Amino acid sequence: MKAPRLLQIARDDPAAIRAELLAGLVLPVATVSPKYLYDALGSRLFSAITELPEYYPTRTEAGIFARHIADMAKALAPVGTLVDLGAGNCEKAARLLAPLRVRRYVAVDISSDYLRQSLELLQWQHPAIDMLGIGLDFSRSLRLPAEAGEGSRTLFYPGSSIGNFTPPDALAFLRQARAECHGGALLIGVDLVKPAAILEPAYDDPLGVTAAFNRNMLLHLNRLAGTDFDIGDWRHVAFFNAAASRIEMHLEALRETTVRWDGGARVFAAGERVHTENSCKWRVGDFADLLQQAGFSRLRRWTDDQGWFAVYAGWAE
Ligand code: AVJ
Repeated sequence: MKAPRLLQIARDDPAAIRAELLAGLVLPVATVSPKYLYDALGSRLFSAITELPEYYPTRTEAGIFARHIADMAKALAPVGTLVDLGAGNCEKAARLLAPLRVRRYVAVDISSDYLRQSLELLQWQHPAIDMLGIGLDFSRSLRLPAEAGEGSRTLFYPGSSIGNFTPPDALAFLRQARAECHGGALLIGVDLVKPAAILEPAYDDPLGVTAAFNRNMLLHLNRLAGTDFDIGDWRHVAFFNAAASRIEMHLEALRETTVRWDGGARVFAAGERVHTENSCKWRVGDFADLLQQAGFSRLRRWTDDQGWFAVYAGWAE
């Protein structure tokens, strides 16, 4: 059996990661990039979140793909190269390979260890498809190596991960994505605005899985930045910021706490927060406008009956 190739692109060195994290912690509003939610335990907790009854995005998006795959295939197949951005367990792309008649599958993820396992299994299930894994953090800049494929590419960015970007950053990201399509297409999943009564429990579930996911970030920070956060001092806070049309996640100090690290410290007052994630919720028309501004044309959109989630295709030609 052939093993998929794996490529590791310029991983930041530990000192640079530590410096970036500490710089965020000393900002007036302490801020940490949501990518640090995903250590080994964090990735498993996120996977558990997708099983929660309150967390609708994953299953709503899966429903849209299941229902409209023939229509999507009519628009997109055959796909020469499918580039999966944030592939993780490759589960979502696996369901597209046959219907979209994918010849080459390129899985990109920040965690190349996780990717190796997922990709080996997928290669075994699809021996005829040429597969490549790329370990790359594309959150700051999306520049794919030449190995990702010469001809036109279909970029796949599901799960509403685009929601982690503020609208201006989302536009910049989509412009880079358009360039990386080499004249091909983008297939992207986007979570839509809905009542706070639906949004908020999805990010603050009664079982406390999302709270564990958020608070686990502090354990990850302790390892990466050498901080001494005590998770017992911090509680999970998530709410819909309607003015900014986004769910915000924060960690809030339950009491005054001093967090120390080699060369520094910060005192957090009781109630003071660390901002850990934004998850933007779009209106269907606004996201279509954004795709157009980024240079995509011939837009297609598929949604669920409740209008909770949308999958768009756009062409870069
Ligand atoms: C993976 C960024 C799409 O915003 O819904 C889930 C992450 N955070 N619960 C999202 C997340 C809290 C998720 N994304």
